[in-house]
Parts: sequence; structure tokens; C-alpha cells
Amino acid sequence: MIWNPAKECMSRDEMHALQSKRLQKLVNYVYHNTPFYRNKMQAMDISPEDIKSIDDIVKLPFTTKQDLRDNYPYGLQAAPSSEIVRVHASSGTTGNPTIVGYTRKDLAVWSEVMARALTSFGVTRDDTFSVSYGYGLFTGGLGAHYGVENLGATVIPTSTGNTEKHIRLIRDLKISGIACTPSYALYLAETLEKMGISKDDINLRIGAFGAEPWTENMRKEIEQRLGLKGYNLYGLSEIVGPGVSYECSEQNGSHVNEDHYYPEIIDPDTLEQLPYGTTGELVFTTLTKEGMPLLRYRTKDLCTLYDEECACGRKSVRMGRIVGRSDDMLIIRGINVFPSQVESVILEMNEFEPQYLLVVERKGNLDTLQVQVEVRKDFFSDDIGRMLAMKKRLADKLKSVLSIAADIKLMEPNSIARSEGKSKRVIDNRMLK
Ligand code: DLL
Repeated sequence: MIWNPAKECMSRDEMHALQSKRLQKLVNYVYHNTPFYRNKMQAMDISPEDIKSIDDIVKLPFTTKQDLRDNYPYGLQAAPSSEIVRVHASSGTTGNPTIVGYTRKDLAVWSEVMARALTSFGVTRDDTFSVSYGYGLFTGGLGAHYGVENLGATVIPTSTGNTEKHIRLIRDLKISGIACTPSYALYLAETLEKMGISKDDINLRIGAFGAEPWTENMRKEIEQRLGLKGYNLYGLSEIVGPGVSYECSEQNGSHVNEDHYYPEIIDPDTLEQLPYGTTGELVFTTLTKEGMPLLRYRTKDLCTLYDEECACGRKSVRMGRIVGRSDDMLIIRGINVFPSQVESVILEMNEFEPQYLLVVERKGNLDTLQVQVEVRKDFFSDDIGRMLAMKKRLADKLKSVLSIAADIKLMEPNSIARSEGKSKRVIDNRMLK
């Protein structure tokens, strides 16, 4: 099933024409309603008339998270506050949070793109769907919630917390779909096992997972332990929240809702636009947003865009998995390390739980990487020889993937803090100095 074939299966030429029309309108709108953009465009000597097609997007200025922070709270809002009906905020580890205001139309577009995503995952009106992303300032909960309602399935707004009660609801209400972070899905699986409930006692069949990077191995692990099929859901608060892109049954990249969010890949150093098929930083322009429209927003997410046709029938451009972020990529002794690389190695080995923490330190002038990882109950023992051999196996594998040596710390089952939302996988103590 396809929720909106007219848009999702639009020919590339028609999409180009629609995007061109929408970009012109958008540039006019922000030029006249957001002093921030008018100033930027004037400084670059560009006027709205210079934008004749979507290809002219390269003439426009970029927007960064820092711009949003510097103009906190409402500096980039284009609609009058009387038109804003909801506000979300994105957490940041430092500085001001990012405030995002939505008009009524923005919310309608959001529930449309979420309904497209859920339909693509196979959700129908007959499903009962648990939304287990946090409700509140975070966009995950309410974003997924209104998508499920728009589609006509039954929504159970479980949010986060009280996992045992959640599992009883999953069993008793015959919940068939769940939206949560992949790390919370693993925690659910663990709790299910602890409660002595088998995956055959529940009816989960679809998972809408996102809000943090995850790997194919993690997908297999979640699918196997919860007895469902897991789909990737991507988005970010600044652009809208969940629903920017979504996987289809082919699971070969995520279709971008590019009639609303125009994607580009750029080289993060030169800021040049890169062709499809090249990995770089993902940038979005919100083609239809009213509340806080953004021109060329730099997500810092690293991925690749593909425009080859997909067998599912949708014609939209697809994005590959997020392979890292241009800003949280770890550089250890000059080598780029992505936490997802460590995760893949851990998940390939039966001895370990998919629970790990990377701790980076600087000793003298040397960066060190410690990988803390939980050993599965069945493999944990007092036999030092066995444990040392296990440690060496992991160290060797990591070395061959990362090209640097990591110090491995084997942890007892259940000793690494679990998360209900986004998991924290990296502690970089070098930055504290
Ligand atoms: O995480 C919105 C969301 C909620 C997406 C629920 C999907 C599901 P933010 O808190 O602003 O918004 O964080 C956005 O999270 O730039 C990525 O780095 C990361 N991210 C989101 N989805 C994925 C995904 C929400 N599917 C930031 N895979 C983004 C990898 C993801 N990373």
C-alpha cells in the first residue's frame, strides 16, 4: 500500500517542477518574513528573483544549529505567533535548545508524512500501535501519534517508562506495532525475557525505529527477539520531527518526502553540493513549512542519497543509513571512528549483549579508546582464561575494523545504564580538558 501515490510516485520531472515552484514561493516567503534570511541573502547579493528552479538552491545560504541558537528563541520563525499552534524543542547538550513552532498547516503536513511512513511499513487501520517515543518537547511521541491517528489505526500513547506495564499492554491489547528507539526495542526484548514472556505470546509485527543511528545487525537482533519486522524512520526536530524519510518493503534506503523536504548532500569542508551516490553531509530545505522554514539546514548527519528507481513503486530519492555525524565522529589518534562500527562488531559476536559504551581519554599526548561491553549471562564466568580469550577475540576484531587498538572492559550482564530514549554510547573525556 502507498498512502499518497500522487506524491510518492510522482515522476522525476513532475517532482522537479513541483520542487522548483515550491522553492520560489519559499524564498519569497522567508525573504519577506525572516530578517535573518533577508540579511543573509542581501549580504550574498541574491534576491528571490534569482531563484528560478530547484537547481538554483546552490545559490542560497546554509543554516546551522548555531544560527538557531544565536537567534533563540524565535528569531527564525517566519509566521506570526498568532498562527503558531504548537512548539517543540530539541535538546542540546550545550547552549540554548532549538525552538520549533508549527502552524496548523505544518502539523497537517507532518501527520501526512508520518502516515506515508507508517503505511510504507505495512501499518493499516486494523493495527493497534504503541507510540513509545517520549511525548513532550521531543518530537518523537506526538509526531508518530498523529501519524497513526491520521492513518486510522488505533494509537496507544505509551510514551516511555514503566516497561513491564507496557509489555502487559502489548500482550493484553494485542498491540501489533510499536514506534520507539532501537535501543529501547532491545530493552523491551530484555524485559520481556526477564518477565518470562515469549515473543510468541505477543502479536508485535511492525517496528518503526529511529531517532538514533542503528545497524543492520541491530535490526536482525531486534527482529529475532521481538518477532517483528523493523523499519527505519528518520527525522529531526528542526525540519519537522520523525517522518522526513522512511523505509519501504525493499528496505534498501529510506524514501525522502522530497515534495516537502528537499535533500542535498554536501562536502562538509568545501560546502559544495555532491552528486547522488556520494557520501557527505545531509542538508534539507523545508519546501512547504510556514512556522519555521529553513533554507539548506546542515544536519551534520553523514549519508548517501540514491535516485535509482525502487521496486516498491515510489519514485522519491532514497537516503542510506546515517553512517555517522560530521560533528560527533570520533577522531582517535588521527583515525575516524564511528560508534556504529564498534556496534556492528559487537553484534556479530554471540558472547555479547548489544550494550556498550565507548570511553575516550587522552593520556599524555595519546588518545585511548576503551570499549565497555556487556557479556551475555550464559557466557559470563569465573574462568579467567575463558574471559581473557573472549576479550582478545573482540580486541582483534575491533582492531581489524577500526585500525586502532581498543582496551576492552568486559562488563557483567545488566551493568551498563539502559535508556528509554536515545542511548548514550560515547563518553569523550578529552573535551573536558
Ligand atoms: O530524533 C526525530 C525522530 C523521532 C526521528 C523519532 C525518528 C523517530 P532530534 O531529536 O532532533 O529528532 O534528533 C535528530 O537524530 O539528526 C540524526 O542524527 C538522529 N536520527 C534520527 N533518526 C535517525 C535514524 C528526532 N533513523 C537526529 N537513523 C538526526 C539514524 C537518526 N539517526
